[in-house]
Amino acid sequence: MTTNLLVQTRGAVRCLVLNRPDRLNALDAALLRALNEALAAAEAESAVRAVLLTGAGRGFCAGADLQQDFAGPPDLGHELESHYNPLVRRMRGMGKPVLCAVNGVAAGAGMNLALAADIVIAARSASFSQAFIRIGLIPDAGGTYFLPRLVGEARARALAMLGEPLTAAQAEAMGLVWKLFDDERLAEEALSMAEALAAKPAGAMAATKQAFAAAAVNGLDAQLAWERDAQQRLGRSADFAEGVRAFAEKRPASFNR
Ligand code: T3D
Repeated sequence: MTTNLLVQTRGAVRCLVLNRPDRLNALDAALLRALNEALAAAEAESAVRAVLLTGAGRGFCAGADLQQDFAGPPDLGHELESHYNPLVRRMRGMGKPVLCAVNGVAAGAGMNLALAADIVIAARSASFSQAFIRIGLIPDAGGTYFLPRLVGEARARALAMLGEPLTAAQAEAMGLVWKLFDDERLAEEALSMAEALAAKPAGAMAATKQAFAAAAVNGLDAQLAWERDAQQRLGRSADFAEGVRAFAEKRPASFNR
C-alpha cells in the first residue's frame, strides 16, 4: 500500500514528504488529515527539533485536489476550517522551525502551504501560482494574510487577481523564497539546512516564532515590551549560558544536550 505522506526521521529532523506524485501532490482530505497528524506528532515529540516539508515527484503541491467530488454544492468553508486552517495554525504556532523545500510546482493552497513555513527554499525549476482565481475562489490557507506581508499589497493583489505563475527566480526576487538551489541539490541542501535549524537553541527558536507572530498584531511599544520579557527569560536559560561559554572558549555551542 502506498502512503500519501512519507514520514521520515533524520536525527532531530522530521521529514514530511507529500506523496501523490501522479496528481502533483494535490491535497485531498486523507492527505490533509495525515499532514495535520504528522505535524502534531512532530510538535509533541521532544526529540524532534525541526520539520522539513517537501514533495515527491516533479511537483511540490498543486493545491486542493480538484478531482474530488464537489457536487452538492460543497461547503468549502467547512473544508478550510476542518483541514487547511488547523494546518496553517499548527505550522505557524508550533515552537519548532518548519522548513519547506519547494521541489516543483506550488499552486493554490500548495503555494500557501509553503508560505506558512518559517523558511522557504526552492528548486530553480519550481514555480508558484495563486491559481484560485482561475476556478472562482480567493487565496486561502492564509494566502491573503501572508502575501501582502511578504511582497507588499500591489504585488499581492496582482498575484491573486491574475493568477499568473511565477518562476522560482521571480519568487526569490519578490521575497517569497529565501534561497534557490539547483534541482539536483535541493534535497541535500534542505536536509542540511533543517539539521542546522535543529541544532539551534530550541527555546530561542520557539520564542523567535512567537515574537514574529506577536509583531503581526502589536504596535511598537507592545512589541518592545514583548522582546524585553522574552529576552529576560532567555537570558536566564542554560542555552544562553552555554552560548556565552562557547564563545569565550572559541568552540561551537552545544544546545539542549
Ligand atoms: O477544497 C477546498 O477546500 C477548496 C480549497 C481550494 C484551495 C486550492 O488550492 S484552489 C487551487 C487548486 N489548484 C489548481 O487550480 C491548480 C490545478 N493544476 C494546474 O493548474 C496544473 O496541473 C499545474 C499548473 C499545477 C501543473 O501543470 P502541468 O502541465 O505541469 O501538469 P498537469 O498535466 O496539469 O498535471 C499533472 C497531473 O496532475 C494531471 O493528471 P493526469 O491528467 O496526468 O492524470 C492533473 O490532472 C493532475 N493534477 C494537477 N493539479 C491537480 C491535479 N489533480 C487534482 N487536483 C489538482 N489540483
